[in-house]
Amino acid sequence: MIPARNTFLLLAALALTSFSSPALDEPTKVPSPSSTNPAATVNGYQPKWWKEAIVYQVYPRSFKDSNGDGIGDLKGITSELDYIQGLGVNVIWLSPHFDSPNADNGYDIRDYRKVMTEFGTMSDFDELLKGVKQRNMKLVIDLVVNHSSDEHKWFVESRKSKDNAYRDYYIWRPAKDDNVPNNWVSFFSGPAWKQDPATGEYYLHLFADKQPDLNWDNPKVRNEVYDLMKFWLDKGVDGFRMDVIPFVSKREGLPDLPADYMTRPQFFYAMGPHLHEYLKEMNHEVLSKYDVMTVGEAFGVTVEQTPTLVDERRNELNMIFNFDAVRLNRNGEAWRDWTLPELKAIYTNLDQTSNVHMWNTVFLSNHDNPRVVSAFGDDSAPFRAASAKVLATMLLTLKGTPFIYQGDELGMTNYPFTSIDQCDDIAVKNAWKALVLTNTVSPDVFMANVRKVSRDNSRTPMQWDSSANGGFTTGAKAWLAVNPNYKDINAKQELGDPNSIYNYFRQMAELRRKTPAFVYGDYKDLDPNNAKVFVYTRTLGKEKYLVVLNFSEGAVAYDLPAGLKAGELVISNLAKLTDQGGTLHLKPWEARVYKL
Ligand code: TEU
Ligand code: CA
Repeated sequence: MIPARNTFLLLAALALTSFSSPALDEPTKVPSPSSTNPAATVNGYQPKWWKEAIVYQVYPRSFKDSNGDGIGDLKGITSELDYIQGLGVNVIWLSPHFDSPNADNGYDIRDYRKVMTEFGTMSDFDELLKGVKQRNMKLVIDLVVNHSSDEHKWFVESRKSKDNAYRDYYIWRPAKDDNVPNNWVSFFSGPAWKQDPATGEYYLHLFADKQPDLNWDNPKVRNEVYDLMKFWLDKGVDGFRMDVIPFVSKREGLPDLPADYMTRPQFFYAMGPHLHEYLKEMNHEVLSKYDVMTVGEAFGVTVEQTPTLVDERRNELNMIFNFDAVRLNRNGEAWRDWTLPELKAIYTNLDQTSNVHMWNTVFLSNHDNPRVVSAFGDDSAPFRAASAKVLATMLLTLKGTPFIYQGDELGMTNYPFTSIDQCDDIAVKNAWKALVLTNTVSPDVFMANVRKVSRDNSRTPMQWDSSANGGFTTGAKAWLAVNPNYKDINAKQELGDPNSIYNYFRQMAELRRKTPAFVYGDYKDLDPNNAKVFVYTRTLGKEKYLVVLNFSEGAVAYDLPAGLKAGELVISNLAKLTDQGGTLHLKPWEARVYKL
């Protein structure tokens, strides 16, 4: 067995870290102030529906199966729209629902205008959209256009010959010294190039080899993208979450990855020379013509670069996902223990690098990351519910649009994976081949890490009730195993329990919706170095709220900073007892929100 330190480094070397600021970006250029009417602003911000929204992410494969084939589908989602609305969220982000051979669960698209057969038909999509609108909610879909599937008709053509009309839709290069054209690595292990037999040339794939990267430098490709965006917008969708959008412009000449980017290639792949030009063009050609929201998955973008993508005066994107918080518990792909002051510092940094012309997002989970309660709370029986509520309180009172991943409102947990055969994700299967099958990492060490961080943790089916398969499917078998804790943790039980995580979440969501201070108010961390308690205020004019979150499994007597006294307790996840005065007697994993 190899020493633990080496294992750690090797897992780290698998790539994907989110530490800040390589010096390769262009300087932040913020244009002069716009002529917008300042009287219409709130605390300096232009009010927008997407700034006030609470977004709920649905991963269709795992949400609800309507026909017993073990795979979630659109009809299943439509049947649970009341459940989603009941939570108090008002925007749904739907992970890819397009025709796909599912090498990467729909993030490899074969036909951008067709619904994935397993998920249903276009009329099922229209029904879903209608149901969303009837409930005054909005639907945002996933735009995955850094790459397509290798089964997309463009690539089927492109690979045929060097002079095919679609050749330049993708990125082809001849071999270099009988080898790959450069040293770029794929996020799913191994080189980012694959040699194709028809012509002997290599094509670029930053993800799986079944996900060839599109060539955005070709204007025909960009126009195809704008057309498909219009196709869905004209149907009435309310915007896009844009998959790895900062990768679409590749560096001039495709230079080798410098050695120090080998473990964090996203910072080299992102923010290429034409990114801003292409986003402005997309905005001009498409987005500016609709009232929609856009959120870019900004993997590899630093906090300092963020304003260049989302400052409203630049007309590019509305918001991005910054990965500093969600990947705080990662070193490469290996778990690392994180601390509360580190998390606070990230939120402070996001706030301080921000301005009134831009807007942030707040999230700690999605379909690529472990369950929020397992990663940032404590999923052991005594603290699971309380810590899930602490996290809900935080996500819904920080500054920025909150994104909640399905099942986190129930406190669903990571899956107790013991064997690679239980896994589905291409990322983990490829890593197993690259690390375990080469005897680089022991199976036990690998599986321990899978239990902490693997993407499959969040992809196990939604737990609806205590019947077989958690009520996700009436079929014998779900596509991915249901977490064995479904008898205790499920929606039916929580809907009926006034003290459940679900019911706490809906109260918190209501509080956020009716309190402009939680949307537009200033954010201030009152005690950045406290390792157990997160204490901050949100202030809008005379309205001031104090949020106190005990992130530890011990009771804490917390002395409020001088001059502050606990006022009216608005909500707490535990007892309704109010401390008066300057010392708060917090129970383990207690959350309180006060109006000052
Ligand atoms: O993810 C982008 C991304 O680079 C990571 O989040 C990545 O999935 C992870 O680090 C791999 O371990 C987006 C999608 O969210 C993800 O599901 C897709 O697999 C990926 O792009 C390719 O489309
Ligand atoms: Ca189904």
